[in-house]
Amino acid sequence: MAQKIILDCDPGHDDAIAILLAHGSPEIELLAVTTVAGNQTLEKVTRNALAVAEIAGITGVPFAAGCARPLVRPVEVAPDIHGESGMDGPVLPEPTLELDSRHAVDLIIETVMAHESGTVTLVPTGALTNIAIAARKEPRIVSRVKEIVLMGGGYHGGNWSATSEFNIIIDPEAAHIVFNESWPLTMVGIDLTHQALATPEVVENFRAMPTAPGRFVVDLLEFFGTTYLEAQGFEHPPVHDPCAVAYVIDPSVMTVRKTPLDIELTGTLTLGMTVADFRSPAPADCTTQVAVDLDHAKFWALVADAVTRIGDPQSTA
Ligand SMILES: [Ca+2]
Repeated sequence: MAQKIILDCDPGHDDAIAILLAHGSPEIELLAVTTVAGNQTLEKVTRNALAVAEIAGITGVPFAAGCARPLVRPVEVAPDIHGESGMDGPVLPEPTLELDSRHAVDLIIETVMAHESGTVTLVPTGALTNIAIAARKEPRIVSRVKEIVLMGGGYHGGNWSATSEFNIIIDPEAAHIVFNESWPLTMVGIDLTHQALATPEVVENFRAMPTAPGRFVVDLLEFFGTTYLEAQGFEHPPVHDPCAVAYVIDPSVMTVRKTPLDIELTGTLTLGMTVADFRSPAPADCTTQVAVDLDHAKFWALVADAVTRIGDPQSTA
């Protein structure tokens, strides 16, 4: 049976590929796509999400905009990685899909409450603002959600500060709420996603696809390659967000380790650090785990299969 997910994202090059992976995989039933400020402003990432829907031919899935700023802190965006639009590189189509009129927080709550308990997985690939507010507004979702599989954090270090990863440090208070709820939580952090490198072989594989979504992925990866080289010295760019979706599709794509996790809110040097307690054994009541090692070939095969399955929606429409 397909896994039901809500993808809460901030497209974003890697968020776009996460949407394609979810949409093109028969193992996933995409219930909703919600957006949150992060890689760029809410307005920009929401427009980008709708543009991805256009390219991938996604219809019948509600897209809703969520929080325009973090719980406590001012908005912080990442133009050095994602450009001024939040998804620079590809030429984006004008979206035709209409945005759902609900706030993302309400769409998340209503969707979780409308489905059988233990069947809906939340996949956040941006700041955790929407998820935190949803948990506070309707606490019953915490026991109803099957699992949180999020891209964010890192137990070895950060990419936005020495200790902290972007999605967590831009709204650490929201992350603190989400990591301290009782739902099962898998942290797919940069320890894992820095293994999801778009090598030249990976890019060439998408270039060989004679479809608009295939070309879109190439444009995304080429822009991402340029900024990740300039901003963070990566020879090949790490493609973070689809790793979380891939874990929902096939958990054997990565190894995980059960470990208590918490978010640092008061450190003078370590704000937003995802603190993992690796002392053995993990407590019996531990509900959190971290992703450790990625099967690179299996991961990119999942993404390529999904993009192939999407085909060329606009040319056959
Ligand atoms: Ca993201």
